[in-house]
Amino acid sequence: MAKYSIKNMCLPALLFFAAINNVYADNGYKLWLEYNKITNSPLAAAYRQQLQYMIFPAQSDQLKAAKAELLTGLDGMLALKPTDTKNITGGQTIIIGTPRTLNAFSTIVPDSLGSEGYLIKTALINQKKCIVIAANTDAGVMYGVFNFLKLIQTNQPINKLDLADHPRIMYRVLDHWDNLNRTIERGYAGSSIWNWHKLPGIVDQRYIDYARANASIGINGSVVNNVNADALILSPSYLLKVQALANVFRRYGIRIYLSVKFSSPVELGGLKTADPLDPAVKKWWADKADEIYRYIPDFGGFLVKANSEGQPGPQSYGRTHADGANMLADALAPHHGIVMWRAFVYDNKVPDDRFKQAYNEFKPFDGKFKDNVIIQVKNGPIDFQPREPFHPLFGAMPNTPLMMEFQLTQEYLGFSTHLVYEAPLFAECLQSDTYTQGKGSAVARVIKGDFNKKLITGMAGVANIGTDLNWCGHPFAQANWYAFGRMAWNPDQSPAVIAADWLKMTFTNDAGFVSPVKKFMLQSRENTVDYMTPLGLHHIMGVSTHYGPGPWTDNAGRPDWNATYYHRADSAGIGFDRTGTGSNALSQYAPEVKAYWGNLQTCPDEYLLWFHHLSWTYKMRSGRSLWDELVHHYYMGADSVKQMSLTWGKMQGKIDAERFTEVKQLMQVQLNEATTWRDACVLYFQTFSKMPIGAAYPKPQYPLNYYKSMKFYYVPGIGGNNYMTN
Ligand code: GCW
Repeated sequence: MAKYSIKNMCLPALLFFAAINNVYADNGYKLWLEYNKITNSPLAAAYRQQLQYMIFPAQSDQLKAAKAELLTGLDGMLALKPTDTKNITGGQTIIIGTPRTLNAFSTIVPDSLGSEGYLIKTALINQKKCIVIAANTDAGVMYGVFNFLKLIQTNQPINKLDLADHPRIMYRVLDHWDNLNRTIERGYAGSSIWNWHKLPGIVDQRYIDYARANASIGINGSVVNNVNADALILSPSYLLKVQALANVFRRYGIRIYLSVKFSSPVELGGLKTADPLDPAVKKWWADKADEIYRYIPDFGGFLVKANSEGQPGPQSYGRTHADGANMLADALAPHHGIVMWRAFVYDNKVPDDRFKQAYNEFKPFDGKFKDNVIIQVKNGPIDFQPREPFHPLFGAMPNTPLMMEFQLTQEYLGFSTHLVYEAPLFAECLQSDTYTQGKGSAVARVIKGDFNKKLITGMAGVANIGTDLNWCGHPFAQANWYAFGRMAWNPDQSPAVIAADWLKMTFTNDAGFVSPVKKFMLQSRENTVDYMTPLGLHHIMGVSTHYGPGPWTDNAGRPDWNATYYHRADSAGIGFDRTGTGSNALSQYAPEVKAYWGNLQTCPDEYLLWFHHLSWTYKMRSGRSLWDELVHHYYMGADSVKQMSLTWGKMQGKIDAERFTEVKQLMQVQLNEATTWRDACVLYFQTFSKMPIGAAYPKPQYPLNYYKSMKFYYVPGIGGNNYMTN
């Protein structure tokens, strides 16, 4: 970390520096950029020997930031400061730059690295062994430096290097659902890190560390405000604040984006309408875009939630999503900005299955959007459930760029008290075959633009970041931020590899820690599916807060917010029939996918109740009845949390006491909550099945009414005075 005067440092940064002096206390502020001292002396000596000299001319702000990072990392891990030289003089040298900063590099950087790729290579130059980090651009150098540091953080050899990498996705973006009053919609890690009141005067150290962390994993965009947007963000006084953030982010290759409210021309501009075809409205947006780019020349563009959950949009004026998106695209095009237009739309006035609505609304506009529009689609058709089938739109809009939207913040995954490593969820969706161009048309290939090279490509993650000292609330929730960055860079990366890297960089290289902890991380999402929504159940959480079980919810403001709408349990059985005899949502997929999930012989247990309504006595592959299988999964899920906490208990002494104890306590909370989920759900569903809970299982602790009457006050993530659930 670069040196900053104490005067300008915020409290968390001070605490972070305090933590350095005490190896037993680590509040997690440094994320995966711990740069812990390498205690294996022969290894450290070998690294030092190979990094004696450095040629790293750094004129630009971004190269200066990359160089500062390299020095911070080497100092932390190896107590090493390579001698800065201009020529290879002796010993072993690391040479870092672009063809612009080092003439010699003009022949060694292939065009194929693109504008963000890098190579890291061992080379013999002037008979001297060197390590070369080269790229076409400063951004590429920065990514190369972070990845070189990762090699040392994960204790890899650096004597024979030959690596090259580049991002497969262009726009790798975090979406913050942060409100201007610093509450965060669905945020479970404190308040918004953007201190709007103190901006632009105070540039918090947190902004810099946030940008560093993002750059280290390749994230190159940040949408700083909630998609349920406040028009105020586009006012001059807020644009000045946004500019201050953009100035920090720029050094780390991150562009800033804003969520905009479609009715801003009315609310902010005093116009009578926000009709996208109205000339005055078009002019208002074009002028606004010009104004924004005067503040922020590299502004990224707009994210828009329109005609969804009460937000205004083009349909409010009888226009279409394409009319709205294209109008904004025209305003941004002269400045090379993009529009990320969300497909998360559903309307309770539409009698059709909510599952089908986004497809129904967007599919007709395939190919009708301007070149700088990308449609942002949630991974699944409903809403970030513990498990969802992939969204049918991924297989249905071949002529439109589609951007993946994952949710890192754990709205439906136990908030920030449950350990849920989400990379397996991401991978499951990304590797699903859409069959859009025949077998082998994985979602990952669709969003990489494999089927249409002209497309712009993107992946967004709804951020799980707040003012908590450790940023994400749960020390292991940091892994979801980390994994998102890695998979946005390359959607085909393995969750296991990412988990191992993250554990080593965040905690320790000790295999006695990494191996068992990685194992339970990889299992953790399935555990949560088991104790919340096994066998394809979905959306049975507490109404509005989405905290805790609420399968009995049947009186929410609108039918498609009721749990009963989704599970459809009755005395005959359970599940949502989405085959031809039901809502026929399956017809939105390619015939192969429709047949696979639609046929009970092939539909995996994991997706069963997403697509089928089955009797309680239906015979499962295991030989159990559906009822027994459901009970089995609920008990297995809660039990696996117990197993996980037993494994964690054995990790004592392998890492710092502070994070060890915090995770230990969190696991106890998770175990209690998993048990509540289990007991509440089996008791509730039993009122329909009328079948017994096997004698081998411990009896639920309380009667069903106890769970139904549980109240949770001031649940985080919903803001305002909306304090109660269930
Ligand atoms: O998941 C739902 C959330 C809303 C959210 C909405 C969306 C920002 O419950 O809080 O609003 O999705 O994605 O727009």
